[in-house]
Amino acid sequence: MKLLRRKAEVSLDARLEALAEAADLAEGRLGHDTVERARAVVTRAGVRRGLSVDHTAVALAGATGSGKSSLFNALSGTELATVGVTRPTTSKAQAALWGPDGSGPLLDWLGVPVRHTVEGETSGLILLDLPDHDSIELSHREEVDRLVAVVDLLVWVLDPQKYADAAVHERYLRPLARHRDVMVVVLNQVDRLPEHAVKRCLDDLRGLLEADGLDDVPLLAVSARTGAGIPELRELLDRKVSRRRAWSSRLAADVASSAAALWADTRPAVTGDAPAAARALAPTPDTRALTAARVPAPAEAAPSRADARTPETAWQGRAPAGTAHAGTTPAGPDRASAPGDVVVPEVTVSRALTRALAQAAGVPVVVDAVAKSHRHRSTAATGWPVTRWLRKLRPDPLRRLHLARGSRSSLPPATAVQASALDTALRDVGAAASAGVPEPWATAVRHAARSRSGELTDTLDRVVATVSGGVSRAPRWWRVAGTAQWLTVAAMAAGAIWLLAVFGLDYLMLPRPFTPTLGRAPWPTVLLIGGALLGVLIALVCRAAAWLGGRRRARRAARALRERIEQVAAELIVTPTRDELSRYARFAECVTVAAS
Ligand SMILES: Nc1nc2c(ncn2[C@@H]2O[C@H](COP(=O)(O)OP(=O)(O)OP(=O)(O)O)[C@@H](O)[C@H]2O)c(=O)[nH]1
Ligand SMILES: [Mg+2]
Repeated sequence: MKLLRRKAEVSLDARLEALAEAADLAEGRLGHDTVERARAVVTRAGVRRGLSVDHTAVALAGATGSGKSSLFNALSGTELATVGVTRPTTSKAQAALWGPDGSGPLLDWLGVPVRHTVEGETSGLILLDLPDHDSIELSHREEVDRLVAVVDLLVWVLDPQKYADAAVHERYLRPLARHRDVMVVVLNQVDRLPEHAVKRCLDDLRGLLEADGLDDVPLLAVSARTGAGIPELRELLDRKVSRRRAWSSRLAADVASSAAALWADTRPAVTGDAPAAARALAPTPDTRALTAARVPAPAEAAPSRADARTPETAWQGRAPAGTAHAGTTPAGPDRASAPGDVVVPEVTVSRALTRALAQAAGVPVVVDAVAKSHRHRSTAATGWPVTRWLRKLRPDPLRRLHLARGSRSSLPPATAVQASALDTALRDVGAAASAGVPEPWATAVRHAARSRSGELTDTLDRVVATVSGGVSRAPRWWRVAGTAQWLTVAAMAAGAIWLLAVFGLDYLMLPRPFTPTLGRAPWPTVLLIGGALLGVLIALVCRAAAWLGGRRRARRAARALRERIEQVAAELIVTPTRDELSRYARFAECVTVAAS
């Protein structure tokens, strides 16, 4: 069952819809936090799209002393930001605005109250000077994490001393590999390096960025002090801002990261036979955290700093600030962004399952009783009338099971062996249906196979009662045979009376009237003995016919019961299992669309 069709171009709207649906489908299956983070991304994207798309929020981020504030001043041609020698200097983000009209709600949403209007050509640029991400001050780190998660474009300001710090690479750059289109890296303070060392330093940094999965991210050497590289950086930012696409690229990257995080929650127990393409959707280690910062709706006031560090944004694996970057970091995150075509197993009602259900429902006992009941009733209807009444004294084997009342009180309950056979059959359905399905969906599929097993006993009871109740109609020939039997009795009686009359006349020595004969045998004797023999013969023939009829009815009852039990299995076992598999397939489809 192929449910996925890769789409060539998927709009942001469609991807957001797909992510929202994937989150809904994953509810109760994947981790609550992952699902909520995906929903937060959808909400945030909705809010950002409603704000000014003519403005691009560009954040200068980096370690303390890297020169963010100096660069902020150099780019804006002002001295708005405090550049200090005591570390850290900047404690709250501030904004420089080029063409501020209409940017208010966006800045409110970003939670940046300090704003300066700057004259210049780059209309639509909102430049943000952030505090240090490696700060000893928790509030600084919270401010950085909050804004890094929501701005449209990120400029990472590194310096020759600390450009290899694990803090920035492991906590920000590598997790943000999917955001490479909305990132720029600058190596500031190059005036402090001898000329020949600048290239070496840039090459080394380029190698580290490649290891982070950011191989094609723009990398510029600048000096806020001398102004070297500043025009190039301005030009690059101008270009990106004038396109007015950074905001949607940012949201697209967020959606892709979130889809990858959802898929990552699916992956841990992926077995060898899971779709190979599915394994390719490797999320970046902490993408979830980066895309998950809670962002207030525009109506909300600027968020309190305490709000910023939700459990989701308390990034795991924080490397201690200042530790050296491990030069042998693994390759950057995989770029594949879709689980690929997902093929889910077909689920059908197997013979083993039907057999186990039939055994547990006592079908063999009922089928046997159907045959016996038919024979019993046949004998009662067509047996030799002289002894027929004896049969009527015995109870009908089918009635004895009290099935007509819909109760199986007289049926033996499922034995331990039957119960465990049914259990195994249910487990087999779950195992077959979940083959190749990654966890935790496989577990959900297995649960689905047993989700309605509590209803099985009652439903099977009803089925057995209904079906077996419909097989007890008496065939018409019973009446014919019964009448014939009475005729033989009548013949016997006539013969006996006739003989008695003859005997009486002989006894009284009266002349015997003419007694007709059949051949040499007198008719009264023929009637008496012939009637008895014929009666017994009819009884024997009827008994043989009843035996065959009973067998046929038992077979018919077994077939009808099997069909109904198959329906029950389809309704109570197969359908919930298929539903869960469809849910998984649709989830994978949505993740593929969201990640495309
Ligand atoms: N030589 C040189 N020094 C620089 C350059 N850029 C910044 N500095 C110096 O580096 C120090 C830190 O600069 P800031 O701009 O305050 O650094 P910051 O990144 O804003 O620091 P925090 O606000 O603490 O995060 C200051 O003394 C600057 O004068 C540069 O390009 N060359
Ligand atoms: Mg500063």
